[in-house]
Amino acid sequence: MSRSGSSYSTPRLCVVGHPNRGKSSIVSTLTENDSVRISPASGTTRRADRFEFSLDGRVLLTLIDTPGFQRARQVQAWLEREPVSPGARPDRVRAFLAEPGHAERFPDEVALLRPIMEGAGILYVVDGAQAPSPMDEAEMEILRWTGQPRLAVINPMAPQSQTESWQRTLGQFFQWVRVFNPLTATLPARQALLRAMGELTPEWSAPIKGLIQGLAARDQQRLTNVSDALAAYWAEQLLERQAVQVPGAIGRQRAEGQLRRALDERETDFFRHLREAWGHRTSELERDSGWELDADQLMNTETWYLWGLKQRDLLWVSGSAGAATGLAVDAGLGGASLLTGAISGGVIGSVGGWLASRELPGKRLGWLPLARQKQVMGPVKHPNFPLVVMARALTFTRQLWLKPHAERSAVVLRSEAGTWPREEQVQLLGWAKRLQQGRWQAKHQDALVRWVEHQLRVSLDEAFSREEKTSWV
Ligand SMILES: Nc1nc2c(ncn2[C@@H]2O[C@H](COP(=O)(O)OP(=O)(O)OP(=O)(O)O)[C@@H](O)[C@H]2O)c(=O)[nH]1
Ligand SMILES: [Mg+2]
Repeated sequence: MSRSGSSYSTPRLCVVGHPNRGKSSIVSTLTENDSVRISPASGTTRRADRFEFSLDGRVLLTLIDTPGFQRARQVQAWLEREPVSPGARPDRVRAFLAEPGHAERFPDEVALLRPIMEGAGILYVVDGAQAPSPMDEAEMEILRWTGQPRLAVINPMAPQSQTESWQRTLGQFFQWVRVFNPLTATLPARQALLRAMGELTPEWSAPIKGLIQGLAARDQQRLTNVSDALAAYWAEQLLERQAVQVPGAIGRQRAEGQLRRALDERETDFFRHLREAWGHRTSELERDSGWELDADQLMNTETWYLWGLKQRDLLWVSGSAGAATGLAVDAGLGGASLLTGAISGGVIGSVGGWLASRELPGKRLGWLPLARQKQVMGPVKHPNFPLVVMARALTFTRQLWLKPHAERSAVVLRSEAGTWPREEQVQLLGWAKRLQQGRWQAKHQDALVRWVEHQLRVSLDEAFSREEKTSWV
């Protein structure tokens, strides 16, 4: 076995470059690990750190995050101090590492060159927004001296692009040059970069091919699993009920509060479950709106447009789905204020009547006498609710799925879904009605899961092809 990187069947690359060029970001995204330290401050990574990427318990790629070069020109000067034939250059780099005092004088260079000379390949990162400088040239020359397999990545850190001039420069020092943005890269971009890695040395070709296929298979499995979980989550939200023993308005208020909390918690739990399953330990879910269950909000036409559902659509959809008609109050409700009525759904069962009259439902309904002590809230029957629950869940699932691990900001739930055609909305409302009426069967569950899977597949494919057209070709 040679001492070179090609002796390792699991590809192992050292990620190197100038400080603050997104080296750790690339490590984080490629290894799907959001514990890799990233910050706007230069010099964040102080020592070489290994990060492994595994699938099904097998390590398929090892990346070594390193500090940036600090004194590249001095190192280059040392290397070139005496005449060295091209074949002897790697030994000269080893001599640099062995030289007493260099670990103290050049700590960053020693930290990044040591794993390379122990056999790792090189992934050199440059900022595509800044033109190449003589300092970069010294770094590239040192890396060429190591004789290890080398790939360069242009990270487009700002819109102004120096990509072409980088391509020309890097092409002289590296076997492959690729553009890769660790803050936006989704699966196809990662696979494209991995393909280039697989061509650096023949020994890596088969393992990298396996890794690329493994990622595709993992994504397919992920789609199956998450569709199942999402459908179950939706059904649970639609069946959520909360009861309290306290009579009167206080009881109603309490039950209503419990219902809201239960809905919020289940949404948060579902998000957290995905987050943990997909290795995003730090990203939170930021919601910019609640469940739109308040009577006030229901009367505010703006909320009808939340998720793109127009008032007309809502009316039509709810009519077609055969939403409850009449103004009957849910049997479980002892008494109904305007608010509890809105939540229980009975009051707005006839969306037609309500929207058409543009009146507060409570005005016509009046204040019902208290019939029972026990107050039950839910399930929520407002016709918007099944659509909103589904749209929100699909939205954050998609956002989290597409989120590279170097991108640490919160997932912000914005009003962006609801582009479903009417037939699809009717379909969802039809399922909601079956569920709430206890007419739910396995075949409905299967159909719902397939529907969710289709929605996710289409939106992910859209995002993938958008990226293919922009950031990495
Ligand atoms: N806009 C933009 N910012 C980026 C990109 N890549 C990385 N960054 C940001 O640049 C900063 C530095 O990123 P790091 O990944 O910590 O860079 P590094 O090269 O590891 O830095 P050191 O460890 O200090 O050498 C962070 O704030 C990143 O979020 C990019 O493609 N675009
Ligand atoms: Mg770093």
